[in-house]
Amino acid sequence: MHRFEPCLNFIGGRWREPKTGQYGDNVNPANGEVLGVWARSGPDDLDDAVRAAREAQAAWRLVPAPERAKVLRRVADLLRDRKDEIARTLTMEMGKVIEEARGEVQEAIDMAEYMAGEGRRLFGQTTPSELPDKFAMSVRVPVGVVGIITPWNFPIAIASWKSLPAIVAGNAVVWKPAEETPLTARAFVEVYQEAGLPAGVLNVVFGDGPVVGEAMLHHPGIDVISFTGSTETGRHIASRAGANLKRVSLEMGGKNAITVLADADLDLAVDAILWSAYGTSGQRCTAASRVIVEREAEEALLARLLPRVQALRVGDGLDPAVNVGPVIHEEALAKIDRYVRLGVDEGARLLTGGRRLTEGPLARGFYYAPTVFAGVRPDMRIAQEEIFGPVLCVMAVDSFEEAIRVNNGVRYGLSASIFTRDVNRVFRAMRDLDTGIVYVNAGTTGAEIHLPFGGTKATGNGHRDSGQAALDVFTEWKTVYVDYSGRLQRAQIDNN
Ligand code: UN1
Repeated sequence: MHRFEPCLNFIGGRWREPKTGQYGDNVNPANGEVLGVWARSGPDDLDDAVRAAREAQAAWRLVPAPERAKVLRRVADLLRDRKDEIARTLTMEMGKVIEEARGEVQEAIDMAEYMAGEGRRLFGQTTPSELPDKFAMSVRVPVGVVGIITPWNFPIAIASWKSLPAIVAGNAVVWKPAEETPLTARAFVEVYQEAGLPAGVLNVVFGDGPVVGEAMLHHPGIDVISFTGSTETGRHIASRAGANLKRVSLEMGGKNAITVLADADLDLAVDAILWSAYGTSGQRCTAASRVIVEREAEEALLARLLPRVQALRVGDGLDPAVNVGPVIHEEALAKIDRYVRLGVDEGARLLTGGRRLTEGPLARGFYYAPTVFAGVRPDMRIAQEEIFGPVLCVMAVDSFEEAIRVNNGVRYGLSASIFTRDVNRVFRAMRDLDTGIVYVNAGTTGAEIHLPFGGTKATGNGHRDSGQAALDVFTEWKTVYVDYSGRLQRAQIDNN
C-alpha cells in the first residue's frame, strides 16, 4: 500500500497500475517533502496506451469537429472551477510562485477556449482546377495518434498547447508528462475525463524519459511526436523518430536577451528584466538570461537593477509574499552553481547572488539566490549556454548594430526583447533579431496562446506550438479533386 493515492496511468478511460509494479517519488522542491508517487511504467504500458488510442481515434476522427470542440469548452469551464486548487498543486510540485501558477492554469483555460473555436474553423482551401467542371480543395485531416512529451516547468500550459489542438483536430493522444509534475498531469486528465472526452482519446503513461519516452520514438502506432524540453533530448528525439519516419515537433532551449538601448525607459526595462529573468526562478525556455545594454546606459541600469534583485523575496511559492520560488531539484541547483563558478573563473564580475540559500527553512528546499553577473563577454560559456536558473549576464555594447550581433550570436533563437523609443530601431530590430519571438518594450516572457510559439536554430525544428500554427503539427493536408464533367479529363494533356 502507498501512503498516497498514486498517480496511475490513464489508459482507455481507466486508471491503471503500471505493469512494472514500480513507482517513483514526487518531491516538493520548496521543502523536500514527498508529495506522492507516480507510476514508473515500462514499454508494455505504452503498448496498451497506443492500442487504446488507435481504437479510440477510429471513432473520434468521425465526430464532427464542432462536436469535438464542445469537450474543449467544458475543459475550459472545469479548469476555471479548479483554477486555485490546480495552481496550488502545481506550486507544490514544481515550485513556481502561486501567482504564476494561477497564470499558468489560465494559459491552459485560454488555450481550451481558443482551440474550441478552432472546432468551428479548421479551415481548408479551395483552389480553382485547371480543367472545366472540376472542383479542387485541400482539407485538414488528423494525423492519427500523437505522442506528447512535456516538461515540468509548465506542466499544464505546455500540455494544453499540445493536447488541445491535437484532440480538436481528431487525433488521439498518448501523453508522457514530466516525472516531476504528476499531480498536475493527473488533475488535467481528470478535467478531460469529466468534460466527457471519450475513453482512449487521451491516454497518459507516467515514466522515465529513457524508458517510456524512448519507446514512444520507436512505436509504430505513434505518428507524431510533439516535445518540449532540452536541446540535447530534442536532438536525440529528432534522430530516432526521424529514422522511423515520424513527424517531430520540437521546442527546446533558449538563451534569450533583453537589449536596452541608451534612449530606453530604464525603469520599465528593469521591471521587465526582473520579471523575465527571475520569474519561475529563471526556469523558462523564454527566460531572459542576458541583458545587452548600450555602454552609456550600463551604470544607470545596474544602479536601478541591483537593489531590486536584492529585494526579491525567495521562499516557498505558496507564500504570496514570495517573489522567487525554489528550483526544481538538487541536480538543477548543482548545475546552476557550477555555471556560476564557471562565470567567476571566466572573469565575469559577480555583482549579487551566486550561492545556494540555506537560511532557516530554506535549507530543506532547493533555493538559489537571484544572481547578476556584469562584465560578461559574449564568448563566455555563461553567455552562450542555457543555465535554466535565476542567473543573469549583463553585457555592454557600443552600438545598436553590435547589440543585434550579440543577441544573434548564440546557438538558440527563441525570444528576444528590445527597449528603445526610436521607431526606426524598433522596425530594424523586428527585422534583424533572428529569434522566433520578438518583444518591443516588454520582457522575453509572457507569450499569448493564440499566436505561434517557437524558435529558430537550436531552439526548434521549424514547427510552432500555439495559435493556428499548432494545427500544422497535428494535421495532414488531404487534397481532393471532384470531377463533375462526366468524362475523363486528363490534367496537363487535355488542357494544352
Ligand atoms: C516555456 O518556458 O517552455 O512565454 C514556456 C512564456 C510562457 C510560456 C513559457 N507563456 O514565458
